[in-house]
Amino acid sequence: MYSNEIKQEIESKTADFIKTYDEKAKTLVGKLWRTPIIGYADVDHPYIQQLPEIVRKTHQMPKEIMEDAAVVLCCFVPFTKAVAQSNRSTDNLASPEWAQGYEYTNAMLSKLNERIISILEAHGYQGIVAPESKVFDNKILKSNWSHRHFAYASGIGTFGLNNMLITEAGCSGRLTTIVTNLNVETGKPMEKELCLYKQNGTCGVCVKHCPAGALTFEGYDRTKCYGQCWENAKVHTQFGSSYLNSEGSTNAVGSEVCGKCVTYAPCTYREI
Ligand code: B12
Ligand code: SF4
Ligand code: SF4
Repeated sequence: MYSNEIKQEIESKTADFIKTYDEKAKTLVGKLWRTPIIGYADVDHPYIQQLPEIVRKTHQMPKEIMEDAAVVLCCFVPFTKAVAQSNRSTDNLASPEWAQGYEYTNAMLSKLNERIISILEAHGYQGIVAPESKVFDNKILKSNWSHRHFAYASGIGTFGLNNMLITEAGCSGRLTTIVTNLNVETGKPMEKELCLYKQNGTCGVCVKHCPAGALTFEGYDRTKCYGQCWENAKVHTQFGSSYLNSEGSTNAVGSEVCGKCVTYAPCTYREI
């Protein structure tokens, strides 16, 4: 089978997987996800090679986890409008639906990764999820594997003023990446900015929404943002806590979420 046919198979089976999984998920708001967007980043692309300088020195390279890696498959799973709209709560905390969406999606993405890897293996290829992508150093608040930067290199979105990767489906959703030796045609960074502020200096809604003063026009303060996520984790304890620190233990007792800068804004949701 040609690699482009495998690519098509991955796309259709990923969409089916999410649809079926969603039907089983018991959520507060009904459907959680929309059709995923998949892109492929060339592991030898100069942008990827520069990640240790752009993100952090210890950022891993795809070939460190798979010697013959060819591409990084990047999958963005967009939330439905209902999930994003729910986060318009009256106080400064995230909505329970947003917290639940976060935990359910993290659990679903692990299964989705297994599904994609099994498709690759059925055709004689390999797929590996970078172990570093699942953890982050909770002192410096950075990971050694940035999904967003691979996704940017694959051409599925651009960075907004809110720091999020904005795709053709919006920025409200979650990302996963898989390193593979399946050699397929890759994308390249999008030329058109999808953030209105970056396009023409308008909007700035995400800055207005930030309850912690973490996001300003001058930049982003990850410590302030994390503080706000902790306030939420103290309250949203009913859905578990999926993120681990570099030592492999859970960071908080609840869901470390906020997301006011990615919900009910012009870049939140786009029809695809
Ligand atoms: C650590 C982490 C956090 C920390 C620190 C946040 C941060 N911005 O790094 C905390 C806990 C505070 C946090 C908060 C949130 N997070 Co978080 N977080 C991560 C994690 C684990 C690693 C991110 C990382 O290491 N970044 C490295 C630093 C250096 O990069 P950066 O801050 O993103 O900054 C870069 C970009 O802004 C970029 N950039 C900006 N403008 C431009 C322009 C151009 C042209 C280019 C090339 C680059 C560029 O360059 C900067 C420097 O590298 C990732 C998952 C993963 N493994 O990738 C999720 C992740 C980034 N988080 C995510 C989300 C959704 C959130 C929250 C909304 C929480 C929530 N779910 O309610 C908030 C949003 C905060 C914000 N506005 O950035 C999503 C983002 C999805 C998306 N559409 O982009 C991710 C990818 C998780 C996932 N699996 O989907 N998070
Ligand atoms: S809310 Fe507006 S300024 Fe902020 S990232 Fe989205 S489009 Fe850009
Ligand atoms: S996640 Fe919340 S605290 Fe962090 S930048 Fe966005 S709005 Fe501000």
